[in-house]
Amino acid sequence: MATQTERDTREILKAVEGAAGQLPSAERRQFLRKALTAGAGTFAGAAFAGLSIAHAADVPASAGSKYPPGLPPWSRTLGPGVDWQPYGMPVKYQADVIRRQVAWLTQSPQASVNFSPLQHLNGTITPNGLFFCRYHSGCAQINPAEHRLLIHGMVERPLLLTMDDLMRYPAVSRTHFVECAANGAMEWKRAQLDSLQYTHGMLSCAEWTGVMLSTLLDQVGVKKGAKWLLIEGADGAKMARSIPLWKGLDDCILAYSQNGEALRAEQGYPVRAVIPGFEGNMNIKWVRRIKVSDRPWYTREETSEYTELRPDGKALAFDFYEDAKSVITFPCPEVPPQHGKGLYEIRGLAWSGRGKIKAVDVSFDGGANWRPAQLQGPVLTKSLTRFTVPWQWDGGPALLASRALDETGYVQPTIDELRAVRGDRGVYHNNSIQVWQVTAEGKVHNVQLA
Ligand SMILES: Nc1nc2c(c(=O)[nH]1)N[C@H]1C(S)=C(S)[C@@H](COP(=O)(O)O)O[C@H]1N2
Ligand SMILES: [Mo]
Repeated sequence: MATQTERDTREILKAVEGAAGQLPSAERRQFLRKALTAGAGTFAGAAFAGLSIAHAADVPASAGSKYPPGLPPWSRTLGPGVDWQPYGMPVKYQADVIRRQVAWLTQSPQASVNFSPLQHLNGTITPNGLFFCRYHSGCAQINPAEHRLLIHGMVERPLLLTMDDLMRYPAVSRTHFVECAANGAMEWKRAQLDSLQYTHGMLSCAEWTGVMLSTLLDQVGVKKGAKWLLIEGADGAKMARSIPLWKGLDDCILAYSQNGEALRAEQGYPVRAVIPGFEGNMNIKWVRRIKVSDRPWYTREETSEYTELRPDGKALAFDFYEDAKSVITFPCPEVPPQHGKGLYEIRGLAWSGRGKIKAVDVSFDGGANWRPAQLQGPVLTKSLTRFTVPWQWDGGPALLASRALDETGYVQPTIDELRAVRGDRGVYHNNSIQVWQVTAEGKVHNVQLA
């Protein structure tokens, strides 16, 4: 006797067959196209009506099959109870989806970075366990009961806050990306790493919850003449950066929560600064002190590491913004097009430290021709935005590239345009257009066009 699942599946198959399956092929295509566009309401939906995926009727469903309408073993047994995994973990089939470091890049894993696996992520939020990590002196392990936050300097009423105190202030939740200024640093001279994870993985995005820095500055009362904020971390590096006061009064957050749960130790538990759109380094983790001042604090970081040497030999300092940038996440070196020639959905990420993404163009020929991609909403400021565009691959070599435009009108440059201003000894702020070369064999390589 057939089970309910089998009966339901048959019903569904019959309905689909009745509606489309019996029609002559031209009309059937039209029916499917209408159904799809009605659902998606976009040109992308229409384009994909032609996607050649095996029709249900083509799949033989023998009685003993584990595929529907047959029943697999796990549909005939009980699974473990609700208490099997008090904190949920990814399924074992995702064991490859992990952060990775480039072993030769740094001398020690304490002063290093690991990269987020962008090639395996969807949407715009980075799962907490896969958020990229950048440490200068390892990951501080802090008991929140022993943590204090001092706000002092040019203020009327200095404050020494416990975490409990901090959490009593009005809370906000906002989605912002963090990108290390060194993201793409290894690609300044030439295309070096055949990997999306390593070319762009110093980038992640989360919904941060915490207190607006402006709320606390209001509490302490900033004195006249103040212009800068020194923000200092509690890790061994005591990493400190100076932030312009206007930025602190604008949109910075002292965050204690990341995607709904407490910050991970890696991201600065119990509290980090989120400085939307500014280089990752300024997003100080494990924050213990904020000093209000009339001048920037020239730390070693600022005077040596986080400046950029220009072709004229002068150094560029206080270059805070992560400018508009984008990258195609599918296909990419790690995840090539695997089904031969035909229709694919190109997917990617775009972001800008200066505001919202306004448009993304995609090229299939290395930038000779561009076509507008579709942005997936919501498009948030200083956050990641997904884009997609259908691609009819003819099976021959192709050069895929994406180019972001932000709401200020700024257009993502090519690597040569950037080199013209910065030279090729640059390290930071490589926001150039990424080109993926697709070969006729279906491999994808990181290339730079001459
Ligand atoms: N206290 C402290 N804050 C820090 C760092 C650090 O080493 N110590 N690294 C900075 C750098 S260089 C970057 S790119 C970001 C990375 O944030 P993430 O590790 O949460 O991705 O944190 C910044 N904040
Ligand atoms: Mo960084």
